[in-house]
Amino acid sequence: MTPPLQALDSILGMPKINVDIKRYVAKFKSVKPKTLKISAATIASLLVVTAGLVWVNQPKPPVIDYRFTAKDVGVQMFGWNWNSLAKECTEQLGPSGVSWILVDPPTDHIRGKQWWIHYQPTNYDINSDHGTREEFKSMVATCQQAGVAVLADAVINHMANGWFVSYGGKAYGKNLKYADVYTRENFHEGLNENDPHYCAHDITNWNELWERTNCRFPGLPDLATEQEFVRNKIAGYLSDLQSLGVAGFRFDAAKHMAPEDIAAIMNKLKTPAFLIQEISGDAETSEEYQGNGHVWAWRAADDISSAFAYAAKVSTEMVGMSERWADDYPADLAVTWVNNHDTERDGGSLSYKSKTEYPLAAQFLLAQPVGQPMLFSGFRFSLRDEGAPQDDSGKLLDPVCGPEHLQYTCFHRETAVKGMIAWHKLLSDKKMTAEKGEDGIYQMQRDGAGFFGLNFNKKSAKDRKVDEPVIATGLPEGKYCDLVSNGGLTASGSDCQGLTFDVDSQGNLVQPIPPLSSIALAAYKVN
Ligand code: LAG
Ligand code: CA
Repeated sequence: MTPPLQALDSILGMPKINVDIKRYVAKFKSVKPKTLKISAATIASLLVVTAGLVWVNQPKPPVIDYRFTAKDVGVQMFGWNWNSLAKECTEQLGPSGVSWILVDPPTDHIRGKQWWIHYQPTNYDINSDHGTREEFKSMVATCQQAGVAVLADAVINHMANGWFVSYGGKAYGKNLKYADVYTRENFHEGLNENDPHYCAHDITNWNELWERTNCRFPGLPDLATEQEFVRNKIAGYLSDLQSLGVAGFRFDAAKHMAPEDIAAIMNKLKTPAFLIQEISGDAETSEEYQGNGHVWAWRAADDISSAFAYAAKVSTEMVGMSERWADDYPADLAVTWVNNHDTERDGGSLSYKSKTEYPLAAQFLLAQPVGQPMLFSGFRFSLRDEGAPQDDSGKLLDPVCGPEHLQYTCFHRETAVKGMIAWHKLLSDKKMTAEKGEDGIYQMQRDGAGFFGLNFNKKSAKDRKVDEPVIATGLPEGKYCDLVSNGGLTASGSDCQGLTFDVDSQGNLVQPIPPLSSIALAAYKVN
């Protein structure tokens, strides 16, 4: 077998996430991401068997950084409780090469059966229907050990609506008092009416800066994030999560906090963090926030979903798509995705319900050379508000993967997903050198080192009575293992479990891409 690209070793081994970073981390130059690194070193060096003073040769835990780049792949693990995530990191996510997972908001929350109870925090105790503080901490450590960093969904724009007793048994909301965290004057609706930030109504104009940042996300008391007191409380909560090993955050409703409030909060953290800001809608608004960190690239989700909306246009609309994303977002700040928990419910994107299109969309996403991809893995639902199954006490049950209502899709476990994660990581530094789309077939070359092809036709060329199209891979002649059907890289020439494809001396594909599927080849030969 021809030796693979040099990067293969490091990709097959435990992921060591170590990359350069620009812009927003500049201010942290003097600060090393020490919490995680030190704990690893310290644990190793403390493992001395005192009786004989013999050093125990323990394998070193992987170094987990908070600086993820285009090479990395994240997964939003929606509705997964802490204990089951720990197991999933060890058994699935780590071995598949997933760099980070985004987990649900971990704080105490309102009671109920809807999935969105977690978007109504009642105080900042790390205690929820997903598990206790100890379980959360242990999950983060286990995932870290498996090479998977944990990002927490941070709901810091608002607190819970109404008043009652929280999941964890603490009073909230009465006269806008939230346990021992906030009181009335910490909310925009509780300010003096002359205060320039005073707003006591729900947002109606979702794009105007003042309105969208000071008024209520429908029903939810809006925190006065311009106040030093509030910023300190939020930073205290985020630092607490960091002390439990969390590597970064998704800022929920970031579009509803002023960009400078987010900057001020981030500046208070002693350890740098990876930040994804949720700025729904147009890329222009996200520009105001790019100085703070990454943004969710809504444009990518929109474009992918609309391409798949018209079968006839799939392949042609895909051409040039990633270049359009690169025009809209700085390449190093865009986190791209097909769907998130909101868009799959509110119809803003494809979802697992599109059985044919959705997997292909995710494969296409992972093949693109622009942005850092985030996959999504949640549970099946029929009603918009339906939450994941709970026990009698309201605790989330362990996920059951399956095709039934309220079972989990476990999308991250799919062979094709694993294969594309491997291909993505292997080729992330190879430029896209050719791209073509016609007659339902999309083709992409990666600088002579990789090829991705997607066939959206239901029937073969023969059955459609058309000529077999010539597909140029840009790869050297040889036999290749398709990573999509193989589920990952092959370590040697004889262990390809997937389809094999021959490339002729012209660099053209000999066998056609099967209908309704994609293939991903990389320039290390099967033999
Ligand atoms: C988000 N990003 O900006 C989350 O991704 C999104 O899932 C959250 O909405 C929202 N912002 C607030 O954090 C979700 C549901 C809403 C739900 C809200 C609060 O999509 O439907 O609102 O969480 O739990 C629910 C009711 C509303 C009601 C509100 C307050 O649906 O009708 O006004 O609660 O009682
Ligand atoms: Ca706000």
